Amino acid sequence: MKTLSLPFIEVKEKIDQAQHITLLSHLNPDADTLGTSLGIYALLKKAGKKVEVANASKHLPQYLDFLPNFSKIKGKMDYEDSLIIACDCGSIDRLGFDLTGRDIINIDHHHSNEGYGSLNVIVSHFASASQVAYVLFDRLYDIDAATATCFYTALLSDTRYFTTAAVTEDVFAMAKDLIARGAKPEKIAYNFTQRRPLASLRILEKALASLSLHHEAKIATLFVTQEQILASGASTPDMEGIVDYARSLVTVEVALFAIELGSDVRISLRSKKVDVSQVALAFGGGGHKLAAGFTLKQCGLQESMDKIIQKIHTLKLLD
Ligand SMILES: [Mn+2]
Repeated sequence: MKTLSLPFIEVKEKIDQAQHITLLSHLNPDADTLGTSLGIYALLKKAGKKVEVANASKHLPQYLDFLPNFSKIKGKMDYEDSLIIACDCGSIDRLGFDLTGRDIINIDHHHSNEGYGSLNVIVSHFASASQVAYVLFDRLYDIDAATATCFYTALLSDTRYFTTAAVTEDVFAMAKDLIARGAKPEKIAYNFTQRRPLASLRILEKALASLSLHHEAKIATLFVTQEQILASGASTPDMEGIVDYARSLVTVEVALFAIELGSDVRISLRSKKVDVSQVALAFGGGGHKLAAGFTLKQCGLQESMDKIIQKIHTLKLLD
């Protein structure tokens, strides 16, 4: 792996000086944010540090319960003056806790990251936040099987099984090294892909039935209503990945999935080439070039989708 100038010494100093450390991940967590935070949790714990791991979301994705220490994730922070290590989180709001005046190490790979940390370790061309954490912590601590399992799962998920543009020789070198340290690819893949709850297929069925195409079939939209979510028993994590079905169509350049949540609408955008993070930024969200998201407050489903399609036009993304 090419040498990167990351602030190794500064990170080590901060951790050495901290009495307590809190690992945080973003709201509506995915495998990268939880895998990265749990991976760092395991290695710091092993190094004898006093650490906790927390997430402010109501629901954690249960399909990730095979990650070592998953059951240790708390809904609140108990340490009051701990050093915060934020993982895979582009903006401080998405951590969901009041962090006023806190010392924060911000570990991420989002292009749109606001740099809210006192120390920011952001490598936007990396495939996952776990890749940033891997390069950073491999120099400083011992990566054992628990950490390797977490970092590998995060990598598998954010690269969509090693298929994204960020997949490089370095990504496979990292995967190889994590396997050497005890990550079990087959077991992780099984746990990650073969244990879906029924609700996730019930809600997928509704979403697919809503498919509509726009702009010479270059834009595909899917949506689910609050009523359908309640009837299916689905929670947010069960809807992860639905937007990819819309993107997979041959003509589609941009896919949009809208989830009605009370009076708000949560939007996921995916693209094959064009930069949809521009659309997300225009609506106060963020993300990556090909995968971004945001929430529209007090906005109906149809109105939200119309607004976004309009924005894609005005930004001339498909011309
Ligand atoms: Mn990520």
